[in-house]
Amino acid sequence: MGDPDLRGRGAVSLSRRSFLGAAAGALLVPAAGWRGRRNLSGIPSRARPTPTPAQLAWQQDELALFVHFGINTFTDREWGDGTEDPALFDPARLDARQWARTAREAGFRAMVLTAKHHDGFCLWPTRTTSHSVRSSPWRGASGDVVRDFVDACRAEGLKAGLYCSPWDRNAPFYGDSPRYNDLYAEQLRELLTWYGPIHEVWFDGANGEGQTGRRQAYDWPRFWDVVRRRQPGAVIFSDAGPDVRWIGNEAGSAGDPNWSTVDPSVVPFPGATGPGVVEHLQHGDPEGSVWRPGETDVSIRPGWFHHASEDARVRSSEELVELYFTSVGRNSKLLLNVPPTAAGLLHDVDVAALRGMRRALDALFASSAPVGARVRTPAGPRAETLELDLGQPVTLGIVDLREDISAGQSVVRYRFEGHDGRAWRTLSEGQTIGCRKLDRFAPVALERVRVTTEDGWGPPRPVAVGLHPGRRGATEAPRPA
Ligand code: FUL
Repeated sequence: MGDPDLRGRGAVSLSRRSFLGAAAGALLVPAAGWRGRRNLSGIPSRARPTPTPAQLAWQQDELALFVHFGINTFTDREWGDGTEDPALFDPARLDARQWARTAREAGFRAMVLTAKHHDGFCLWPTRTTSHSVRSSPWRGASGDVVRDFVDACRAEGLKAGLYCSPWDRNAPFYGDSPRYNDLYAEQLRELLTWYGPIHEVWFDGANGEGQTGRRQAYDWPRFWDVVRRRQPGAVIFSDAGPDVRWIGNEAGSAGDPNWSTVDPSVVPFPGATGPGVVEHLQHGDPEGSVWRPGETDVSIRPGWFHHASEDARVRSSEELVELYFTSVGRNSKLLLNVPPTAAGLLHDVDVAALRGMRRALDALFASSAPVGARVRTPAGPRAETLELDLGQPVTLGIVDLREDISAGQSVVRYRFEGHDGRAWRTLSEGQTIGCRKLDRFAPVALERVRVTTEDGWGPPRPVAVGLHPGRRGATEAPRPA
């Protein structure tokens, strides 16, 4: 097994991300007293932040596959220390097309690869260091995992994204800030010019010790500028965006409520810690001035890299469906990590779990209740009720709500009620909706439903409503009273 120091206590103490993630454990349920609970009805109408086309497309993709692969796959560690021998890297059957096919068949629309992790080993033949695939025996030192990865994405119709860790435990001058920033910017330039369109560039804020023992001062504006110049269509992910933000934990749970708007001063740079940071990442800010939707990254296994000892600890299809509800179903995007083995293939157990997840999601959303008359009635200056007549009793267990976020995110409160022929009852309620809000409740036969929404900023805008049985078997006749 891996180095206990790196896989356990030591690793946690070195990772700001892990630190924040652990701190977020307490926030997996809506935070009591969170400031979004204020009544925003009194706020005057004003221009709301809206997504760029790239941010909108990114979120509508819903699912992306994270691929952690590198020298750690061969040393059985989570974090390498940078002294690993590149000769260890030799995936006998690497097949990026198998990763991409699996992803596409499971309904994923993008993949993000660890081009470089904290150990500094580069999966592409960089000119910046010899610590790369060029020094490995793999394909006679002429292989390029990033090339295979982007080619496979394109062949399967997926968008390609890259993660190049700023923390580099191999670079001899990490900690000599201007010099390392030059090297890192050049690595980004290579990755973002050699491989065609890249749709997401993923940054973490890990900032541990280097070989010099000194802490590196990252030049974030410069790094982001490299991305903007080389890949103007890409979104940049980090704790501090600027385009999409970390959701604040690695447990697969977005905040509820989850606003796509933030106050950029709360998390000013990746890895920032301090009061309110995790809460802000989890929930956003209804009055935030910047559009920065949350991405929920989580692994299908306990670790990010493949360890044979964890082959029996892969999340089940049911658990993956649960992750879908706590991320996509809370106005976030799910970035699910599925790490290839040392052979260079996704493991059968992981592939089976992904297939099962897709089957289960398809079954859950296959049938929608047919809706007859739709009536919108004002329910206050900024509130309205949309009532839907189902025509006959229909068993429902899921309501799927969507705001048209191309115009921003506005709903500050909603309530979903159903009428079973005798009375109205509240089945779910909450605060904001955003791109997609999925609420589940005990399946019940209903004749009419209604959604009451309150808008924080102006006259209510239409909310799309999807109605699903919540389990296989679509509609059912009501039970006799
Ligand atoms: C973190 C890293 O420390 C983990 O190893 C992993 O790559 C995770 C996605 O990001 O910052």
